[in-house]
Amino acid sequence: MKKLVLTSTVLMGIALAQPKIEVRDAWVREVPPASKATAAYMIIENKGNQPDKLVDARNNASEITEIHETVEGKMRRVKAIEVPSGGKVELKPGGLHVMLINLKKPLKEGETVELILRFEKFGEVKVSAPVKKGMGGHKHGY
Ligand SMILES: [Cu+2]
Repeated sequence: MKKLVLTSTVLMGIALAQPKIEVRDAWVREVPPASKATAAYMIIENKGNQPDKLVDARNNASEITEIHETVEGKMRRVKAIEVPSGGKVELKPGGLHVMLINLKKPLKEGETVELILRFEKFGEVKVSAPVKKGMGGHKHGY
């Protein structure tokens, strides 16, 4: 009987070893009407005990959604963003961001963008991101 209890405890442990993704403080940068692209920022937290990765994203405001990072002022596409177990990753201006390309219409402060983030293990997370004016204008890029 004791062996049986032990076995089920081990199995429960395996079942519970998974990422638990939470996304907060999401926002999208307001851009001038002539601009066809903008970026979304957020904090991704993993409260689980397995690492996970953001592998894909889509949204209702632009035709294309990509995961980017900015290094020395230049943006480049990345395949995934790793989120360690018990850790968090901040997507912020000048660093990692979700790029919204080919905007269907200009985005103004007060509007909301619906983002769907897909994590390799955790699956999809829906986020409503308000459009806000970025700090320090546009000179810092994305
Ligand atoms: Cu970008």
